Amino acid sequence: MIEKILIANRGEIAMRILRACKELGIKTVAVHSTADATLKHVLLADESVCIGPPASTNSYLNVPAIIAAAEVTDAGAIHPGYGFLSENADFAERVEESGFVFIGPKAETIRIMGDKVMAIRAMKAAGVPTVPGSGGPLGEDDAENHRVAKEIGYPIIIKASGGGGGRGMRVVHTEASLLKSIQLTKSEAGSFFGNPEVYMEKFLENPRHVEIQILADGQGHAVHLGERDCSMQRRHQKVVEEAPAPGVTEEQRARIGAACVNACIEINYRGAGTFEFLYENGEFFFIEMNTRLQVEHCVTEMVTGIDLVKAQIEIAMGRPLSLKQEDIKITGHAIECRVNAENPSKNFMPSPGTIERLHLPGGLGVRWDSHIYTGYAVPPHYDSMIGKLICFGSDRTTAIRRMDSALSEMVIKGIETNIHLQREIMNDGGFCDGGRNIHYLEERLEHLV
Ligand code: MV4
Repeated sequence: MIEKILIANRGEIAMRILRACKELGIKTVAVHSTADATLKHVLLADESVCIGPPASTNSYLNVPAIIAAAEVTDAGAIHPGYGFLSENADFAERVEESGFVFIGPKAETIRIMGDKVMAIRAMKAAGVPTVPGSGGPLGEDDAENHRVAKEIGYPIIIKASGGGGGRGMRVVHTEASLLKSIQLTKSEAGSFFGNPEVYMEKFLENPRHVEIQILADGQGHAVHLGERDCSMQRRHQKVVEEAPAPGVTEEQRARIGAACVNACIEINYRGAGTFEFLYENGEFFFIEMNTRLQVEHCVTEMVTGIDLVKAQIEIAMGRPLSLKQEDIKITGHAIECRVNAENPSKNFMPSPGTIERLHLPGGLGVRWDSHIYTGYAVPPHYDSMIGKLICFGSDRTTAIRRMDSALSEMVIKGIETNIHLQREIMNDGGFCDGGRNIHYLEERLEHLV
């Protein structure tokens, strides 16, 4: 039994975890930087501990300070949220060595998935479809690298094994630039990630980003909760996410979902996780696995009715998964708009400052996950996301109309936000048609705003 959880995060996700704990009757400990003493979850938690100065490296990434906070408050478990230490294998290991439960996968699993070459190998071996590629790290043999690239077929992409989420990649269109590109990517990877290993994949030109949510108990049971489409992005930052993905059939979902479930059993995965795919011409190609709860988990919750944070906590308590695949039904459609303190007219510059006036939407099928309140000062030190508006409807069109209406009610004064841009997206013909690729928003932004 876990009686007290330390929330090793801030902002909206700290609120999300706090709410799940309250419902489960679990006590909460908030940890915060000196810039975050007035965060809503800090005020609502049973206890709070200041863990350092504003810069994340000295607070939310300060492992000894977080472990010490868990010790002095006698917490039983630590929830890392997303970002910060959530996918840091050394942190997960330190948490468990110190006698606390880490709410997430085993450190070893996090380590494997953090190494993209190892992750792809493990998934391929488990029968998950991957992008045609080198299937392993590139060696020093130039002729061999040329042969592999030719066999895959140009364009190809060189990716850092220690990268992910859009860092450390280079597209190669011609044979003439192959070796130079490998060398450049290797050297960047060495200095960015401390690991010069790179691999090669076929470059898919117009894919969608579709990901599968899974839950596994590490005791031989796993289920999938369908997919999310996260193709509406700018510079690797997701802007709008939805579930289900337009055009993905029940048959496709069942097939790719079963492959992910099978892989979870194979690697004895524990916790919530996401398989990231590129989706092109009706086919799924695995690229990465995320071993944490994701920002966009809410759209999956809305269409399945399953509380993913509660499920994470129950799994961490060692309870066997009671959910059965046949009990999981995808109903209706959910869309999430990320609301950011930024100025879309000024190249999306962050816009920290005090919220002078706040009006929030409501009504049937409208969910607002956030930590902000009137008088709250958005600090300049962290991510600019200040909330997520999630709308559910019986079908995609209903969800879009509901989102546009909810956005139209929303007033946030004192800072700039991307609310207007989100309304433009909800009224964009291409978005409303559905199934646009990962380049669509960036192309539209040249005309919008
Ligand atoms: C790719 C790709 C095309 N082909 N891999 C970018 C983030 C990282 N998770 C993987 N990424 C990509 N990998 C192959 N073989 C295109 C991207 C990509 C992308 C992927 C998902 C969401 C947005 C993206 C934006 C640009 C490029």
